[in-house]
Amino acid sequence: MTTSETLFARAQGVIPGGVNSPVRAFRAVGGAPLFMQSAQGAWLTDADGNQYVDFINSWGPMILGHAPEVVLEAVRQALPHSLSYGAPTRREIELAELLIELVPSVEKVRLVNSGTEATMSAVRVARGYTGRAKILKFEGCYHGHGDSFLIAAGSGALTLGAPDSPGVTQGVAQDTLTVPYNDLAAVHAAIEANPDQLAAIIVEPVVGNMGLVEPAPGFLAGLRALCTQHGIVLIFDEVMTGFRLAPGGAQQLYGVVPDMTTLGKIIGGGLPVGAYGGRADIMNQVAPAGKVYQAGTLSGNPLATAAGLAQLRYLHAHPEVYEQLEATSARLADGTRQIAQELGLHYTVNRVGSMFSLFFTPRPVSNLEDAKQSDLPAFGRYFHAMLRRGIYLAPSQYEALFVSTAITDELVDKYLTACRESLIEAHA
Ligand code: HOZ
Repeated sequence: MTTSETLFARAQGVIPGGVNSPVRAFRAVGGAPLFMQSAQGAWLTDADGNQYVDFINSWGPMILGHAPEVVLEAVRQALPHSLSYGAPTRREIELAELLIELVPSVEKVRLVNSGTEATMSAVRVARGYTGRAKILKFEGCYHGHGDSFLIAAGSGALTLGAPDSPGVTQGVAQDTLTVPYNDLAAVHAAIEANPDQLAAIIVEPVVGNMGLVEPAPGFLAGLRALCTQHGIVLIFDEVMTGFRLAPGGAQQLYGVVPDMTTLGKIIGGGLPVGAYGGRADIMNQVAPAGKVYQAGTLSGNPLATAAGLAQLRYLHAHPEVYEQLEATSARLADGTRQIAQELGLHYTVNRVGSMFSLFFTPRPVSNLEDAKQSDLPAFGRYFHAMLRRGIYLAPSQYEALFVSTAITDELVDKYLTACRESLIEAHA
């Protein structure tokens, strides 16, 4: 048995399913998950000492690769001054000011500890602000594990075949409407069927949780127009896309400004952080300025703000990072598409900036129904063939890949060679 296998067996005795987040259990691809012990730059090292080129990057935040010196140094500086106060600090203001400067929709912002907290809180604020109960989300979009979002959810919920989680009460479920992504007519119909009842529409402006799916031309602008017309709060969940697709996130890339934005792990440089922000009149509903309650001892944690500020300041000062990510990701995605075609596999590759997915279906993928046409057993074989060649992909067809600046041209070549061999192996 490998060390990872031994650890997984032990973990299953004390942790549900042996993991602290379901996708990590490899159930969508079979086999036992790898337990990691360290990472540097593009490379992950597992508990057996095997090395892999990382295309997950902690599901987004490690834009500069693992353990970048600029972030580590900021954490080192912060470390001796204690790990938590439960009282305000200067860096929280500095991080808030930077978020406001960079993210177009954010006029005021509240720091929390995860993307899940951010989305749960944003919806509560939207409900408090509008005095309405219902929200609308899109099938296959994932907004963390808050009750309201585990209806037709993507990511691990989809992988495990339980997009509607037990434990979510009927009352909560009936306040969440779902329609297909990229379907403005369905959004319109849902609004008409629930007049003056929708508090918020929440959307991943670029979806990362059913694989990578981009918004159709006019979709985001259409949502903006409908929300404005009907007094609905438009929330962009940019937990994965914020600071990754552009300094101001997908809203900057597509030129559509929502009323509220949720952010996550990226603004902590990998440490546990989230944030929700938006129009000042909406955010002023949040306690203690307003009556919508939300709180947390670890919110604005001094180490997380140190790491986050260091990474965001670096990105702000080095816009060439985005050009580098674009060039590297284009080589990876275009190369993948070309290899598949040369092998007679007319598979779909979706990419936006440094996020991409290879769908094991020839059908264009613009919503969950399309994504579900993928050949999942073939994907599983491909995943393991890549792993054997030292390439660590997301262990599910319904997840995106994330590229870091640590991916060199040589590593792109390594990936493409592995991709060709693995596609052949998966279809042998
Ligand atoms: N829900 C995350 C992917 N969309 C996975 C989180 C994790 O396992 O770390």
